[in-house]
Amino acid sequence: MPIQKTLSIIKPDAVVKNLTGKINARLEDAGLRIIAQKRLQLTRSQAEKFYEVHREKAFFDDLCEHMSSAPVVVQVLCGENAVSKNREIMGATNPANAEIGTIRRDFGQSIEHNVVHGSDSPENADIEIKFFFSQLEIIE
Ligand code: IDP
Ligand code: MG
Repeated sequence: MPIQKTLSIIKPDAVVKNLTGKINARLEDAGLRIIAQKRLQLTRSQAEKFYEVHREKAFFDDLCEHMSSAPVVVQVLCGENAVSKNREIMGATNPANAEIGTIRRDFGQSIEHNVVHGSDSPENADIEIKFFFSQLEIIE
């Protein structure tokens, strides 16, 4: 299985609830390694740039409003099949549809307040990691 990197974001709803450590434990227990991590607050325009692909969606404004409402924790995860492994332990976009034991099912409030972001392909992982991290900050 390929060793990959993926971008994870612990979203404002989870950071406000002080869930960073509990979420990190889920990631590590699943065999993913947090090889870079920082806490920051996105501006509205940075959130819009990050979620550019969703610009035409009805939920775009609410999404960007939420993502810039409080700090986030952005992380690079590394491990075997890290992209799909992270998506698996995150669970479905809507916590109500996510499997029991997934991060979104266990900590999410709604499709909007769904605790975490994870890259959806290795190609997007590369782009998203570069959005937040310089090469110097990623220690393998
Ligand atoms: P993903 O986060 O599971 O990859 P995407 O379809 O990429 O899901 O959507 C990005 C984010 O936009 C979701 O995590 C969620 O916070 C929000 N979102 C997606 N669909 C809806 C919706 O129908 N209503 C409100 N927010 C949504
Ligand atoms: Mg997505």
